[in-house]
Amino acid sequence: KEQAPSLVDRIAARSLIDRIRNALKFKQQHADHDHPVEERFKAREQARKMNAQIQVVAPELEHDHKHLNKTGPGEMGNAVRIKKEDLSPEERKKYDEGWKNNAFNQYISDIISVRRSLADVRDPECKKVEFHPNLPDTTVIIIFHNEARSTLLRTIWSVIDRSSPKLLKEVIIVDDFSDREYLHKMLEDDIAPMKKVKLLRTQKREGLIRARLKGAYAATGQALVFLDSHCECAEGWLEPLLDPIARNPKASVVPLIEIIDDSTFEFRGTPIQNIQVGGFDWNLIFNWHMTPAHEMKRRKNKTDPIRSPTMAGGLFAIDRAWFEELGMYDPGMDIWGGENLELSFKLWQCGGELLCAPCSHVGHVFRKRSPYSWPKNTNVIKKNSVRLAEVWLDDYKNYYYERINFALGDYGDVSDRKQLRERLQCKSFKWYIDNIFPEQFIPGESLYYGEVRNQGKATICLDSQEVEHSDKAVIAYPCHGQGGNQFFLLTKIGEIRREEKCLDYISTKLKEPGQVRSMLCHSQRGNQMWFYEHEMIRHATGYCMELSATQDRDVFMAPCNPLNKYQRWSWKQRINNST
Ligand code: LR7
Ligand code: MN
Repeated sequence: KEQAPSLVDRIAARSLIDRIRNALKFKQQHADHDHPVEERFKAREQARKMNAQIQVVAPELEHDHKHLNKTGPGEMGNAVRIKKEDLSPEERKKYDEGWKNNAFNQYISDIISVRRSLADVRDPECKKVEFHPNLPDTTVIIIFHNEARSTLLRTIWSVIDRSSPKLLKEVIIVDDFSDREYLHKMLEDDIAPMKKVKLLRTQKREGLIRARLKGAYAATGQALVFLDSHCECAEGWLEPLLDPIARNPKASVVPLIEIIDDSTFEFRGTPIQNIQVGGFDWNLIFNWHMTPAHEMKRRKNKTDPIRSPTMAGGLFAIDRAWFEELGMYDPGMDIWGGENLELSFKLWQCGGELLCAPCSHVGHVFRKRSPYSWPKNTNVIKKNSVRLAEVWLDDYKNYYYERINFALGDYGDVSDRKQLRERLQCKSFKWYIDNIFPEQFIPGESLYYGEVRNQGKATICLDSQEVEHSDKAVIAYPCHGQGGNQFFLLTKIGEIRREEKCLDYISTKLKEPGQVRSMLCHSQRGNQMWFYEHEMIRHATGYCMELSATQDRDVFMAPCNPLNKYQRWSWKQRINNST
């Protein structure tokens, strides 16, 4: 294949190898039914070797690759489904372990080519956009801790195969002290034939923040692009991320993050008009929300970048010098969390901007839980969030602190980070809220806040349990004084609010009053309108919230009765209603 004289021949060779590989993979998958153990192992080994060979010669063909019309499993971003019941007991075990170790379906990921094709999901308008003639060259930084081999390689290949070589200076992958065997020798073999790919390793488990810092210090590109280790970049993904930076080096740009299904690895495109921007709640957790109307109006074309108050964190481009000037990340943050909001806030507060590029599509495997180990006996997310709040939030930090009951814990020293903010003469958080995120809900404007304690049983509080398969929005639970699930706000317009969710009640008008539900707040009053008077929580329909006298966990709506102490609740009033 290497020696094939013409492009056409090389493509043919490539496609042949691909077909063989897919055949082998299927063989590997189905072998269990009709082959003895030895043969199965042989088939698997053969498939592995074949993969390695393909990768050895592949760099030659980097840009032929995408022209191939491939038909293997998962090609074009299609879903791969297998029936677990059809697998042999041995394979079934592998299947289960794949889920257990990764919190996604590794078994399926392993079946799919690490260089699979994706459909071009861009809006047709995107192909007409003219980019700035001097786009910065780029270092792509991919960090990982115990990532599955197939998802990691697919991330790297998607960068190599679908970035213009002119723009891609290098790919730095940083192993954050993985202890999975294959991430050592085998990974080195895997990446050896990849031009431009450099592997770094941390000396101990650093967490994603310091792992990214390590990558950033080694980078030589003008721009940096960070990716998680289970991503797939789609056609034309890079230019729209770099274009705003070429125009304003203080812009940081995120792609439209597509969902790669954690079970089937389907990569589906999002229509450009459904693009969402980033926000956060006062637990300092990132969330998505609709692009506000004023922003839709500001933009001239649907392909124009959208201003976003925050970024999700894993996937973004930034000018390297600007990232350095901004003090990169806070190296005092551990493992996971907080760094995304820290960077978002300081970008805006310190004279930069954060944009979402609607023409850049990058997939990410969203997981329902974290598969890797976390430090015991310390709450790293809280530590990171307190560091971020101390430095960037001014008095608004108290909204977060209320939610953790002012138990800040040991968050280390942040004086360096405060100096950084001084030095850069960054604007206030109030400026950020007023100008960049005016839609944000401000708890200080609410009437009551905190835990809601029953008077019939003084040790019991309202609790928004997060129990799956339960449509009950609130239960009762022993008061724990930690805020969290027992932190409720009564807003000016009568919502009982928990961050973006509001208690919502539909009276069934039968003798059984209906359930209280938790719904996205709609600020239309209606079913989300409550009154707190005479220590009773009354809904617009006239029913009152009552704790069961016999079932400690049960809260229900009932006809109001001021004499019933199970309908009386203590809730703290806000003294100062202005921020
Ligand atoms: O100790 C660690 N060391 C690491 O190197 C822990 C993690 N990591 C690596 C890990 O292998 C992965 O590549 O760090 C990356 C992110 O970890 P994930 O995939 O467990 O995180 P996530 O996708 O659940 O989390 C999102 O929020 C994080 C907050 O700290 C990071 O900013 C992630 O990059 C971010 N991911 C995205 O933004 C993708 C879009 C998801 C959303 C919303
Ligand atoms: Mn991730």
